[in-house]
Amino acid sequence: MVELAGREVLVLGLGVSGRSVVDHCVRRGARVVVADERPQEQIPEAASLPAGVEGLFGRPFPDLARFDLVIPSPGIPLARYAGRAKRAWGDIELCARELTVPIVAVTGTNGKSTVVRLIEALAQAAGLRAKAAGNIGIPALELLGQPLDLAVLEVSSFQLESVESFRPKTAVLTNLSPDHYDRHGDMAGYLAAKERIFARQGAGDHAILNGDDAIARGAKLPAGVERLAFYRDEPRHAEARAQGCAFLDGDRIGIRRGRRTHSISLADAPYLALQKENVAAALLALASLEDELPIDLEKAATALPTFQGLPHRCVRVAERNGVAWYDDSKATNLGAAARALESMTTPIVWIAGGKHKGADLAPLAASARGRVRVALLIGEAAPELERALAGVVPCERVGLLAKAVARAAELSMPGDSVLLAPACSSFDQFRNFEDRGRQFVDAVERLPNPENER
Ligand code: UMA
Repeated sequence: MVELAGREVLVLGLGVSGRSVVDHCVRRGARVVVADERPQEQIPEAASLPAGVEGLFGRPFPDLARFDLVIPSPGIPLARYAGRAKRAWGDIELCARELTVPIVAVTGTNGKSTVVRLIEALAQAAGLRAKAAGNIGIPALELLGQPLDLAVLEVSSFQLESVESFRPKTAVLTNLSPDHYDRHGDMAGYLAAKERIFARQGAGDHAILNGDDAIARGAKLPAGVERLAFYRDEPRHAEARAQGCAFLDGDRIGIRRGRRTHSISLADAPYLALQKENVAAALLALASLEDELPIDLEKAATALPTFQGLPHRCVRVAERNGVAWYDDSKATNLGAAARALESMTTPIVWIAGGKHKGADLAPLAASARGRVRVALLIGEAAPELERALAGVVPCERVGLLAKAVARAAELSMPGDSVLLAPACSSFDQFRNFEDRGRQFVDAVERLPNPENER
């Protein structure tokens, strides 16, 4: 339990997580000031603040040094409070200090929400009271007070900047590719933030790494942590075989840990055909807890056939005139867009662009080469994408998403796939990636075509 009673607490940012923090600190008896640089009328969470909470809106943050504890929202970079606040803990730190059940924490550039939802579903099917929260959009503090056997937290690199004693029983790093360089500077800075998920682990804890990802598998682990890894193919080298692992084996996932082995079928789970690595990571996370919790992996796997996945992640949203349309609006970075392009087995009409997040776009050309019939470029990043793809695929700058959809309908041929995988964030033209995905689906549904079917 954290002693917040009577403490002066400053909450920075009043979005989804800031609001949950305010409510939590008030419940714990702290004296709470919340500051947000946006004007009050633009902040829905400012309505009906608890009595006694002082709100400072539409102006610079106050002097941080006069508060016992500063609680930054994930969107506030470390440089804005490091060295100025006496103590700074984010909501993940606050939550973990009070949770009394094991925590599985998942980070990585791509796939982390799907892995978190899979772990939650698998654990529930195994009979555990498991709940997911964190970066998936449900503030971590909402887990407190719920009857739980297992907490499953998605933690972003932003959230990991503001943890101190956070020690998940199992920590998963799904993969790493360039992202959020506007915040972390470069891969070294981004990796350093991600490695904080392991930093406080020790003997008896488990780390799960992507064995095929050169950067992720090199993440620094403290002494005594059990190192487990998942692979696309059964690992042949002795070190990997000696460690616990999960690997894809046709339409099955093999799992090996100590003397225990499992082979889980995905034959009845067609939705997960493009998500097998995520399933391997999730199953391995459950397997890592077999000594701490009563987990029957075969029973857990009964969740797989009905697992629906998450919207805007490479979802087939329409089929018209022999062309399949895919919404991967969540592909907001290079790695995710490359993965989507590489997973397609048909020629692609590719819709990309949006707000560029700073990484070098040139590697996308290799994933597009030989796969993309034409790239339709939208948003601020269109000129940079055009430069990156020059000489590799034909590009058209179309500006708006609705125009890209109309143009894709003209240019695609039967047997093609139209893929929205922007490789950029959405904030130049949309509220968020969900908004962009919904507008894409709406535009596809409005295309004039009597045969249009979902
Ligand atoms: N603000 C300032 N000054 C700043 C920055 C922000 O005053 O310099 C204020 C804004 O005016 C706003 C508030 O802070 O009112 C927003 O805070 P926030 O950006 O931290 O957003 P929250 O609504 O609290 O949502 C956060 C996460 N947002 C970010 O990391 C940017 C959500 O992840 C998360 O789901 C939520 O907490 C619950 O844990 C979103 C995200 O985009 C989905 N995450 C990134 C990603 O997945 O790539 C990391």
